[in-house]
Amino acid sequence: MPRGPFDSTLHFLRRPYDFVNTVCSRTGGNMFETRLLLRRTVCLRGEAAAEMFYDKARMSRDGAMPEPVRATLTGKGGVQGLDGERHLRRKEMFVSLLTQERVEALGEKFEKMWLAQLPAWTRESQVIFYEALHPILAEAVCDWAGVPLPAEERIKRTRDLVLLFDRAAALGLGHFRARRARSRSEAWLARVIKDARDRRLVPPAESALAVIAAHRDEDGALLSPRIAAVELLNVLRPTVATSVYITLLAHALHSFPDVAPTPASDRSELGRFVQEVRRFYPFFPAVAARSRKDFRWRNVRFPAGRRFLLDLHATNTDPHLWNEPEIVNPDRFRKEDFSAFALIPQGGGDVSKNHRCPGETVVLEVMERSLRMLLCEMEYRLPAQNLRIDRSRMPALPVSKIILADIRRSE
Ligand code: MYR
Repeated sequence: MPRGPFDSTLHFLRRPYDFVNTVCSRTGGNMFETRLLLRRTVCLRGEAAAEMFYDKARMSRDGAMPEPVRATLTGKGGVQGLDGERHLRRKEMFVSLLTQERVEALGEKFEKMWLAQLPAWTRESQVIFYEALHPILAEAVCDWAGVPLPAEERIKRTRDLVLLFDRAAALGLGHFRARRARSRSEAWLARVIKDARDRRLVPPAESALAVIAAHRDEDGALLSPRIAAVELLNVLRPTVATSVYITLLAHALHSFPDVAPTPASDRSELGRFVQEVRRFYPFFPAVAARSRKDFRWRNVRFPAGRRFLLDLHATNTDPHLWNEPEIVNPDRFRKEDFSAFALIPQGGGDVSKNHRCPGETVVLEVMERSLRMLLCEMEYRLPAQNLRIDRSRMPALPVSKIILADIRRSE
């Protein structure tokens, strides 16, 4: 197996979305070994590698993500780090929260909040779109999840939810702010879980709060309030993080007008554009797993306990899988039979059985509604600004975070 640099932590942090591609093009093939945070790690890209990576007989998730990511973004003890029966039961719980009806209900709340916010935007000379989306998404998802968000707490709770995904991978102070945001958010939601269990709070039966507070693991025990808080955060945080995709959507509308939908476009056209934005732009860089036993793959023997890193963006832009991957072409999604390991911005495989993100339908719903809002419900212009996608940042964003000016409600 090709060897990459001895330790690649700095290289990865500097170019998280390009690191695996860069080394692969030097060494040839779709896999190489290096060290990340000094731990031996096999880096992978491509459809076949993704299929191998999601084989639960070979891979475990327990403790696989680096500690700084678990201490900020995902939390410890939540669904992302579970294996076997415990993972399946926990996953079932998330999937049960996200029926089509419930996903639409979240989309409706989000759209209502956006429309309610629009008059305030029209009074500003300009709005930083990425930041303006955060309170809308935070309020919509808390309301949908049955989590009370009193007016006096809105700003600080929203700020903490954003820190969890926006500063998790930052260096220095930014990362420590994300760690503190995790402690505060878990303490807040552990209290909310206890209130729901003691009936001081009665959330709707179908809400995430009610379902997570009542969930029992395979041993029949309720989740501890802290773990339940981690799982509730696994609903709130990624929903607020869709602000990244919505910002990239606005970037794509502006940057690729020849293939962008128009106010007259139908739903399937909006859907194809949304999928192409998810394929084309970098978002979640990579997922990690650990081999649970010795095994051979592609004539290489891997020992138990080795860490594996699957590059999601490199797979979404792999030229073996995608024709002209560097071109934005929503029409590629007219074809409907992509494998579950080809378009993997939020992980691959079967959502109910494996570690693929259960929130993909939420992302599609919220992005499609955002596209309709940007195309049909408001007028705006993009003043001169730096639209370069900063790929050294995780999550990647346009440097300006998209400044909108002269916002008006459409007639
Ligand atoms: C979520 O909240 O789960 C989605 C938001 C993801 C933002 C991604 C940015 C930080 C990821 C660091 C991952 C490092 C992988 C080795």
